[in-house]
Amino acid sequence: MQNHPSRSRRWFLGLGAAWSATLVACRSNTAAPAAEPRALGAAVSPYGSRSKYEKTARFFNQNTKVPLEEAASRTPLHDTYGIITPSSLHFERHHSGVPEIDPSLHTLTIHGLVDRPLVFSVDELKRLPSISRIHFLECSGNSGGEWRGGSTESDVQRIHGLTSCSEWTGVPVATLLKECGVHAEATWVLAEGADASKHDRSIPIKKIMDDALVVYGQNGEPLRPEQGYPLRLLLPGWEGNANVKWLRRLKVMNQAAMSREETSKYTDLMPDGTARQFTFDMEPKSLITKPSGGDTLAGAGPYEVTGIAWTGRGTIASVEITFDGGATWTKARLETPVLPRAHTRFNYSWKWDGKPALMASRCTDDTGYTQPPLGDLITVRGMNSQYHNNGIQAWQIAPDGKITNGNRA
Ligand SMILES: Nc1nc2c(c(=O)[nH]1)N[C@H]1C(S)=C(S)[C@@H](COP(=O)(O)O)O[C@H]1N2
Ligand SMILES: [Mo]
Repeated sequence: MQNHPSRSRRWFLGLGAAWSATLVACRSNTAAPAAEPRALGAAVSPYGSRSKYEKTARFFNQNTKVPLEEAASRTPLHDTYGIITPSSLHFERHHSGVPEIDPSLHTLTIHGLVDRPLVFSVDELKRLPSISRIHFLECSGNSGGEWRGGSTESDVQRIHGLTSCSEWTGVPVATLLKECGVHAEATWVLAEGADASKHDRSIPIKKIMDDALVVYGQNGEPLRPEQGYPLRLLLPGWEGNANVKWLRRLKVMNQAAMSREETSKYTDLMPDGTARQFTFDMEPKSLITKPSGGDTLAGAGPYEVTGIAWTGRGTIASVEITFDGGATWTKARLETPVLPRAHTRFNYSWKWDGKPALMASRCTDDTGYTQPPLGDLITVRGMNSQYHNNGIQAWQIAPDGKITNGNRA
């Protein structure tokens, strides 16, 4: 192959001339020339940051009596792409603030019904065979406000922002327990955090042996302090509260501890006055995240409708969308990867005719369970319940394009 300088230069100039004519025409239509940098840009830096033009943030209510150390912040679901939540935007829920823990001093103790109680340093854990998995984490209090009415103006972040999805890296808890030698009568494991509240939950040993992880990595770097640095228990698909952060202790037991978080909290009071306890699975749920509450459509025409679906019980099999309040449903496109117990991205190309629409999504997982209307959940659980709301979220679109919470439309 011969490079012919004169011919390629002529070709290049020819193209250039054609383009500059077009550009001159374009420029004459615009007020100011493009602001292209003529000077050197910023130097390389040790740790990245986003463009100063990007402002999306976690939302938290600053006007409540709840101290911010025991509050929650919510992921801007309408403003994130794909299935991975940036670590900086992962939702937070702390009962006693984010402790500052020196990883060189932190340890994980395993004791109770074992032959050999062991204490692991963080460095020792990092020398063991590790695995990485993409999983969502959802607080079972997510969407709880909708149970008793919610707000017509609420947006997807405020209503549903207590769910996020990360790649987690760590060691299977089963590996550690095998080292300790678990007694035959063991049925539960108490997991305890190192924060001031000593947050603790009892976990059935079957889950611990199946797929529980002690994680130290999140999206390719160490866990963020807000997510439990330096160690956290990760229970794929199970309610956020049981995923103990700043993990310091696992006690193998033959009964549940009946701690605060599994008795007075995180139980579901049923209409007959009894309470459901240990409702660990996060049920199949989906949300249209864009466009959604608070957005205004610019007018009739084509729109990309996008959202996320997830299930704590397996893998999302399908997502359907309605624009007429559930009279008809059509299948949305699932974007790969579709992973077990992870957010799954779905998209749908829609042409809005400018008329009022009631838009919603519903998902079905590979166990065959289809996400129900909230009314069906209330029929079974009554009005005292609040946790585990995986009901369908509708968005009302008005003729002027304004979108509001459509759950009571
Ligand atoms: N040690 C400890 N673990 C904890 C909590 C806590 O306050 N302390 N909050 C729990 C609750 S209620 C939830 S929903 C998740 C929130 O995890 P995140 O802040 O990483 O999103 O952590 C759980 N684990
Ligand atoms: Mo939670």
